[in-house]
Amino acid sequence: MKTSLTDFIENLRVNTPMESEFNQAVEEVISSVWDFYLENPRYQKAKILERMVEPERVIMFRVPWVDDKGEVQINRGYRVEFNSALGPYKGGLRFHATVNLSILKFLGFEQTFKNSLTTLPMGGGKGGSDFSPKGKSDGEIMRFCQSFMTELYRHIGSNTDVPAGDIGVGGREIGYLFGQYKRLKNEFTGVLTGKGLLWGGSLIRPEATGYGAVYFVQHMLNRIGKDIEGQTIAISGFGNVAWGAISKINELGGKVVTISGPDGYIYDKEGIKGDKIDYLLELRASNNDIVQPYAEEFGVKFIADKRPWEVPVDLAMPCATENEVNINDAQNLVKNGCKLFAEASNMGCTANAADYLAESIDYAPGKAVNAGGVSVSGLEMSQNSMRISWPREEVDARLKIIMREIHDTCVNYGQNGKKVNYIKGANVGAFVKVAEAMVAQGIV
Ligand code: 2IT
Repeated sequence: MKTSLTDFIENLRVNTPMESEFNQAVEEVISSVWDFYLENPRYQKAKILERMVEPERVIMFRVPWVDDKGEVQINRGYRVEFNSALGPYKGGLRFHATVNLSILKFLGFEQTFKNSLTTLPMGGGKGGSDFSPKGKSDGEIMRFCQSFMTELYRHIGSNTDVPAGDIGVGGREIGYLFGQYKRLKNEFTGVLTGKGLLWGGSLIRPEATGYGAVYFVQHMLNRIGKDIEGQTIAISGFGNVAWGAISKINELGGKVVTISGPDGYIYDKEGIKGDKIDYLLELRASNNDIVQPYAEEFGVKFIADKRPWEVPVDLAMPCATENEVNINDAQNLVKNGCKLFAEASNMGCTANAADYLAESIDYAPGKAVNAGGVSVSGLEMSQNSMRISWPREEVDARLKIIMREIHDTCVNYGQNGKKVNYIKGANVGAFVKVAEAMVAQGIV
């Protein structure tokens, strides 16, 4: 007897009852690929979907370290090696107090599909810790990274699993993690991406997620005869992704009027440009995780404890974290004239907000929009394997091609009359590749 979509989702909920983010991510993907799955008995016979929702391996470990006061601290470390059908596990590490197994399973699951879209040979994985870098000294961060890697190193490798950064893990943390890996293995290899430029990193990697997201938006706009020039844009977050997106939007003549942090949002009517963009780097390096100092520095409005989705804009690009846009936010955006919504965060919308936006305006999901980051990570792996460094122009040109191909895939699988269903396009386009590879590789 065949399973129905409802049964499949219900079974998953029963199997993973405590994992709401993971269930949410799976439900979105499964709902859009279900008809396609039913049309392909080969996939059903091989139980492709049942296998896809089970990570190949989950590693959980203790991370003990000593803080500046000499007190012993214990955190929990994770690596979810989700799917290696298309290549070595690939995906970031997140260090944040909210990290748990559900969040890393959702991110690893999403990453598998995102990486499939990039056209590069990468499987999907994700990891991290509930360690919060907020307010920690440099020495504390280094000792934590070293302890984390002292366990992780035995599970990863340049042909096995290649972690990178995510929230709370940037160039500094990748440096400490890489140093410890090299020391333990006595091997200088491309085992992590997002490395410094002097020791194997790729040009454009820091900018890649934001740049890629804007290239994707350009394709969405061009398809309907529009351009970024002159558009007013709301962005959330103030980290690496927001910074890259704001830089590229300015270069293309658009205006970003908001950024946000856990403390509230900034409304900068004149636009975040010039020195203000550089100031974002300072703000992030301060390690305080608040955005309010921007308002004091530039004499603009700070709205405490609110999200930027109440500001009237033409386009919205969430660049912070999962479920940062709910149905009320989505309705506000549309009511205030927002015409296009491109998720640069992973699963930035709650399920009903995503459905509402997809029905109302042009909406594209994170796995397509933000895939530029991991794409340039893939290019960093290629450069490491060849032991060369490409110039900026070469990396940027490749990133542009990849984002165009991801957009083409979305249109190819998601076109519905004059509209494109980007959720379906991204999910089915990504699924086909992973499914075919899994069928070819047998029951493993
Ligand atoms: O969500 C993501 O795609 C990332 N955090 C980047 C992963 C990577 O391997 O560069």
